Amino acid sequence: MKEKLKIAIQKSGRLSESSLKLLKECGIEFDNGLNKLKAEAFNFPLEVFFLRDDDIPQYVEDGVADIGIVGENVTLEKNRYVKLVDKLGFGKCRLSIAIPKDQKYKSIKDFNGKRFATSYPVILGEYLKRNKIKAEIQEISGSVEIAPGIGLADAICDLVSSGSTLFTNGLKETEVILNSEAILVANKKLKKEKLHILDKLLFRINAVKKAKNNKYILLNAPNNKLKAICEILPGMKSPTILPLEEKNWSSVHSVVEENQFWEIIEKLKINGAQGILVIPIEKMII
Ligand code: PRT
Ligand code: ZN
Repeated sequence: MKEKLKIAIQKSGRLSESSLKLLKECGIEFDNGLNKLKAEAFNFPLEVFFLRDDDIPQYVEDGVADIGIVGENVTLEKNRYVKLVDKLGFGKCRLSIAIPKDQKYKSIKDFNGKRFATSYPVILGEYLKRNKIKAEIQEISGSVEIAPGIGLADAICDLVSSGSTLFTNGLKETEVILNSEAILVANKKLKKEKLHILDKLLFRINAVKKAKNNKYILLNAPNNKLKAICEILPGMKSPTILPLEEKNWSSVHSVVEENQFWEIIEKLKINGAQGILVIPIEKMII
């Protein structure tokens, strides 16, 4: 039987959709019917396991799964012997300390002798130790944000993304302990054949990630402005220039990074570019 790579992804939760989407964008097709625990890809040597996120680091450490997609927060909390292969750019959040909003706050020293409620006792414990704070940690598995209101704790340590859960529960964020996102983790002792499949998968993941961070741009410009315009456009090698039917005009094609995008567009306009079109890129292989 040909070797297959086993990947664990979250069955249902905040990372599920994006994990499935990433595999799909990598051109990997499988049947992920409801209530399935396992699926085999039709066109890539991959087997997909659908699991609770908390179990993924352990399964990967034990080799039940070879790789997994899981939050950095969960990986650190579970403290398992796995390798961080890649950051995936979705599921972004932060693990923060929060206190009732009308309470005064000066510094983390304020937490000496206080009680925390959290689902992240390991990460919080290490953070407090590093900062030489002696406090009590109460581990709870859900609805952490209500703990101060019911007198269970003075402060909480929980995941925050928009901040609206904290706000509606009358809490304010005081310290960010960890910035987290979904990561790809791998078993540390993968066999050569499996590493080879992982390399193929990573090649595709990187092409998808790169494409997301870049846009394809087309514009028209009079030939006497081409030099200035080409200096603004970085491109993968250098911009492509094609003559237009209209005399002394050209069409310029290039690739622009998302984070420099608006700045570049402004400069292009100032330098005489017209009819600028911006197109998403599906895959990008350099
Ligand atoms: O069932 P299973 O155990 O698999 O899932 P789960 O319920 O334990 O986890 P799930 O699906 O809620 O989250 C999976 C992962 O998504 C987390 O481990 C994080 O890596 C990531 N993630 C990103 C988040 C958030 N953003 C997030 N906002 N996980 C949880 N939250 C919660 C947070 O705990 C709080 O209750 O959302 C609330 C805060 O959100 P805001 O927007 O109000 O600030
Ligand atoms: Zn969970």
